[in-house]
Amino acid sequence: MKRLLITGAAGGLGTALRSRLAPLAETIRLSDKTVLDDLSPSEEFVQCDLGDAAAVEALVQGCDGIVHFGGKSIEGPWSVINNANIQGVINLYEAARKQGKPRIVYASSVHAVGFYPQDQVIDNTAYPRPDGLYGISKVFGEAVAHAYHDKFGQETAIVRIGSCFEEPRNHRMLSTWMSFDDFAAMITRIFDVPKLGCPILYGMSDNTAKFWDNSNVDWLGWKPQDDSERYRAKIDAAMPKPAPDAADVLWQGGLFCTDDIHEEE
Ligand code: NAI
Ligand code: 15L
Repeated sequence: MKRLLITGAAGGLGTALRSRLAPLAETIRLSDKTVLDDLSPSEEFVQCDLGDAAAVEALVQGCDGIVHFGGKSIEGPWSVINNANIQGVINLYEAARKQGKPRIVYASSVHAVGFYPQDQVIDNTAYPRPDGLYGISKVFGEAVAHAYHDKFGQETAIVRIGSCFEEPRNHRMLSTWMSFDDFAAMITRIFDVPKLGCPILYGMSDNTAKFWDNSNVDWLGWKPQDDSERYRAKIDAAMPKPAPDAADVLWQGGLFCTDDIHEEE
């Protein structure tokens, strides 16, 4: 690609993945509402609030691919989620539709399916069961991706990301963890395949413990290499195992399933 856009570039995933994704394009356009100034020679930065339609249209101009990480990434007040994850997603897809439909990686979340029990294995045909306003906003984004694919031919990989951090942080994340390297390899395959369509993928490493089945997307040719199991002893030593009836054991979305709806600030 000539230019790949990464939104939410100042966040955790943007920070971890921007150098890993550098080989995908001559120029990486980083964007966030927060300013980034530590740019490499092949990076450029455009400050943009996703809720601003005109700014998002300008942001997408000249981009051949988009990795959409930007937005509210946990539960929060509706006005914040609405601006970033609802209006922001519509703005992004409208901008893409008007400008050549660059392929999109959409960062959905485990919280789109948070109310499935952990003892049920689900595949990518599972109907959404969001666990709060944040999860609902991720389901909205999935719906936008499907509609723009069916109606306009816009291609998107919808990635229901589990827990993508340096290491899993608790017992639940032994099932939901995805390493940065595995995610970068997935995104590389998403941009490499000649025809993508609009598949849903679960964003997890090759974990021994798991409650997701990605076999419907084997055709993508993505083979995650990491396994959270190597962190099990460290997590066992760092914290007590949660009780069998704890939300973090019962539900795929864990503690988000017990979060109160956040009041407006
Ligand atoms: P993060 O919260 O660290 O980064 C999100 C970035 O989006 C921030 O830099 C923030 O400034 C920016 N942002 C928020 N509202 C914005 C707005 N209105 N306009 C422009 N930029 C805005 O989140 P993280 O962990 O990097 O996640 C990236 C994406 O992946 C998010 O969409 C999140 O929902 C999704 N995700 C991440 C998971 C993980 O384990 N890291 C798990 C599941 C989903
Ligand atoms: C998410 O959707 C969040 O963005 C991330 O920060 C984690 O909380 C993750 O889900 C998870 O539930 O592990």
